[in-house]
Amino acid sequence: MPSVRRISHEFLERQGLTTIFGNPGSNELPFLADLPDTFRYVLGLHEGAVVGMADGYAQASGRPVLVNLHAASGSGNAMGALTNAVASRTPLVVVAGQQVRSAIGPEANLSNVDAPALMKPLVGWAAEPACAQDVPRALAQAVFEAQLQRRPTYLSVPYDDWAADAGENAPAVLDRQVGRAGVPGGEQGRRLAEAVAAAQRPALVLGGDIDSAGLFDDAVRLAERLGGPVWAAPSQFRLPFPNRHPLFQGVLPAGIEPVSRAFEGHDLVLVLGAPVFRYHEYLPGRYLPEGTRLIQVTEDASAAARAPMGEALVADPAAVIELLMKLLDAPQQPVGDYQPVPAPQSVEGPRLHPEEVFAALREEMPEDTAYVVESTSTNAAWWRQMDLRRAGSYYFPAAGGLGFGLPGAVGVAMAQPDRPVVGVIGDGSANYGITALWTAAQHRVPLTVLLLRNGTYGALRWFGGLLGVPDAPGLDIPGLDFTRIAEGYGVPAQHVTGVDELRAVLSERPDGPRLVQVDTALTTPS
Ligand code: TZD
Ligand code: CA
Repeated sequence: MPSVRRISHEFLERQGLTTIFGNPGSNELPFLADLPDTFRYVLGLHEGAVVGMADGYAQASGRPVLVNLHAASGSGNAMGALTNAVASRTPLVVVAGQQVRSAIGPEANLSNVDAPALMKPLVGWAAEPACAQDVPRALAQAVFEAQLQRRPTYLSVPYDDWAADAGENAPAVLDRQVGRAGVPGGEQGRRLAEAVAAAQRPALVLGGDIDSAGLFDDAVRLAERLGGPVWAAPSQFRLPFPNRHPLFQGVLPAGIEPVSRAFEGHDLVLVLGAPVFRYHEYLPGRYLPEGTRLIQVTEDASAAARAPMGEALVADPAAVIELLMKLLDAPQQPVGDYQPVPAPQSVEGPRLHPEEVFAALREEMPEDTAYVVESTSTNAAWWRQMDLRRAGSYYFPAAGGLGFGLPGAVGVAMAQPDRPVVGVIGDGSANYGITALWTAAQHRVPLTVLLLRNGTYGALRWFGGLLGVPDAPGLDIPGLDFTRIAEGYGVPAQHVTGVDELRAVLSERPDGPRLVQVDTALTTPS
């Protein structure tokens, strides 16, 4: 009879989960024994970076990814990064090692006491199989739950289980395939199409799911058919629509009152692939203006259930877009020209204005560049200067937890080695996932980390003004030189002082990682 390990490896191989992001310890080594050559283990030096890289990789490849963490301490280190993976609906399958079964009760060192409970609020499913023979099936469930729920899952496996005999039924798991078809039925579909067709002034709100499901271009076709304004939902992790498209109104401000104000005059707001809504700043008001009907279409049943207002249909946005395109007989609207980009703002002296930096990106980087952005105070400057027209152009830490950006950029670049990738990272944000530089150097991941150094937690200064706390301590971060940090991790780096120099550097296409540090002037997020 094959071992639990053999069946588990084979299952993972058949499901295509052969790239493992991890940071192992003693409990995990028995799982890694006899790993077939078809597997690739991508070592990260801290679990936050491990999960950030896996998140970027899973998002850019569109596939579930295996993460290997060490017991409770490694899992704990990963939790902040997992909050982002939850919000970006990334199917990460976390497998953590556990002490041998007989040692968990007495709490031998490295026992993960009540392992599933440790991760429960974050993951969509967590378990420790009740016996070794259930490990392959439970591993399959972890993969399928992650795929179906689009949420990280967690499996804790006592390390003496891997060598155990799998039992005669274990191979049955190898042939399993699980899928979902979320096509709305005739009646539901017709009612939705009627509501959209009857709307005088419909508006579209698109979420990150649109881009992660590969519907970026379909959303453009639907919007042009409807002819109304399009917003990106607040606090989103991907860009679902070309940001200079004539119908695009920008990212909705993340407050109740400004969202409601934006919808003024619209009889229907159709929300596709987003929660309703991920507000951030508490700006109270009515959820919707008088006379506005909101219909949310999402695959995420929890997002449908927890919305505080409106109607919701749990369905695949792809199927709904297709159905609306078929049932709506409105002619294609003329759309006009793409919105022009304003001249970038600039500043005197040794620093660059972030808008000058982003203008240089827009002009020097190829059109299909993917950007992973974790630079909070430069948000407004970013959207003023960028012109992103391709699917998969933009990634952002979905739950606002810093530490995704730099590792996420490494993961995106590993998944798409032929596409240029730039991580736009603040001098504060960089520190939370800095060890990913080492992984990028070891794997020679083609990637530019553009490090924006303004010497402070810029966004928190702005928040201080908003919340009436102008004098909070702990907001400045002087004395960091990322060129030396990067070189210590094996990544070549340069400090750039002028726009022309920056443009020249960006126009090079290195075949490995590099870090480019620029000193920037302070701006506000909005
Ligand atoms: N810790 C974690 C894990 N996530 C956070 N979001 C914060 C702390 C709080 N925080 C923000 O929300 S923005 C920010 C912090 C510390 C400043 C980020 O600094 P930066 O960007 O240099 O990356 P800016 O452009 O200077 O704001
Ligand atoms: Ca900063």
